[in-house]
Amino acid sequence: MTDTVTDRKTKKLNVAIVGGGLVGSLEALYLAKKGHRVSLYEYREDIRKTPQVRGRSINLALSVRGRQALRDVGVEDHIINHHGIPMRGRMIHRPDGSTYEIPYDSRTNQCIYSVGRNYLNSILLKESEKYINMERHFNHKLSEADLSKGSLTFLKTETYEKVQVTADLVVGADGAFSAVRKALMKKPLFDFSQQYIEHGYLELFIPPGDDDGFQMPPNYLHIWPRGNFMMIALPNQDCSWTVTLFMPFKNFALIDTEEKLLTFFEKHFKDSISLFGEKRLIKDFFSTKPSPLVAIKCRPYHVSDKALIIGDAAHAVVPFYGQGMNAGFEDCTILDQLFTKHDDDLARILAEFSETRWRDTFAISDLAMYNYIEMRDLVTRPSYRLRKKIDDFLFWLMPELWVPLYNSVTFSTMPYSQCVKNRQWQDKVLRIAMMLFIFVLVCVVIAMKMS
Ligand code: FAD
Ligand code: EGU
Repeated sequence: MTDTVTDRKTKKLNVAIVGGGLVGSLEALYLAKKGHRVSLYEYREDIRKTPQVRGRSINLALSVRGRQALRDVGVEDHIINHHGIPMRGRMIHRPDGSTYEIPYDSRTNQCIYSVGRNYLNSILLKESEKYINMERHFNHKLSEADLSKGSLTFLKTETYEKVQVTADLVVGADGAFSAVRKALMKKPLFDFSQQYIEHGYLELFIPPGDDDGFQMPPNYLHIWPRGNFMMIALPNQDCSWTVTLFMPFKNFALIDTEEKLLTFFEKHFKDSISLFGEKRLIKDFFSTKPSPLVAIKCRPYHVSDKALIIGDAAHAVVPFYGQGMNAGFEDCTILDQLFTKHDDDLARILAEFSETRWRDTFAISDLAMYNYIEMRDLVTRPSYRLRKKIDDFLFWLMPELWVPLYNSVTFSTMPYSQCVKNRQWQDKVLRIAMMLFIFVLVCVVIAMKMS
């Protein structure tokens, strides 16, 4: 018995990671740090050489779960101090152009960070150069997989050569349309669901101002909530903004001329036109097609002791909680803890990950989908703002006991399913409190009438 344990400790695993996006390149670091032999295979070209090539800077909101993972692999400081832009609250833009702010955490001043996707990806890949036990292969597209055997076939996109690889462990981090997941789908008892929403998204850009500075206050996530559609802006390092417009595809289709576009923006996002500049707005809007948004749930995430999917490959969520990447990074943290707990015993590690992780990824998926429906107009409704005030007050009063939903999702590492459970009992408490309040009020009124 003890023999096999020591064997495992000294035996380094051959791991093949499919997908060198955010989650794949992070997982590679975690495993390389543990001393395993890691080979990373990425479909696209090497982003370290050309971080600017694919479009302009697209950014994401990084919060506590993602930061924890970056800290574990030693790049958090660099990302936070040299790159990320803190966003301390939301700046809501009303249709008339006036704004107001809702801070993220007025109690302890925690904030989220706007980080460039390509930049972050690049840093994670560069960090891996420090490990001699790690190889990177770009322009490699997974075309076939026999997961039970750990064998993979890649097509080299430049030469059309086929490359055959066998590994002790295959990690699929190849995104929402994962080829590794496709291989998993053929396994019996594999559950899968995918849901496209009626909204698509389109990215627009606000350039730096004439003074080369930000044209809007930079330390906010800017939101233009407009009922059935919404616009959101995150700051970039170069003082520009990446703006994402979410709208039903059928509404995108209705805007087919420059006049209609300007009329639409005049009506709904008037204050933003001068920031974009009319010409640029027209050019950006018509040069890209809106992209679809999909939510994918599946389970189990593994095949015996041989293969596992993580990140968007395992759980793509709609972006309305800013948690997709954060949840994918958290997968890597949890996996790392399981490697320690089970002493590199893959069968146990993968089984436990599969059995425990899905409840939390399903929970964040549901939260994000719920928010998709609610958030578009909710932030502007008085009832939402009242609830938020009550939440914040109770949080201030008893920070250990009453943690509002978005605080627990964004600023804690509490399991997502626990965040949902918390919210459910909080709703119950508030409902009962409200009923008691009304009851007492009625009693008082009756008592006054009678006296
Ligand atoms: P990906 O980033 O998709 O990477 C997958 C990689 O695998 C890619 O590099 C791809 O080239 C490669 N690949 C694919 N197929 C193959 C193959 N056959 N062979 C080899 N390689 C392959 N999350 C947040 O936390 N905060 C946010 O603010 C946020 N905003 C978002 C806004 C929008 C509009 C969208 C759509 C998403 C947002 N997300 C956000 C979610 C986030 O983008 C994803 O969760 C995250 O990118 C997932 O990382 P990943 O590495 O799993 O997948
Ligand atoms: C959507 C697209 C504001 C980046 C949800 C908040 C998002 C992001 C919110 C995108 C919203 C919505 C939260 C964060 C974040 C808010 C959050 C959404 C980043 C509930 C680049 N969302 N997003 N909620 O609270 O918890 O500010 O594309 F508009 S960050 Cl939809 Cl915290």
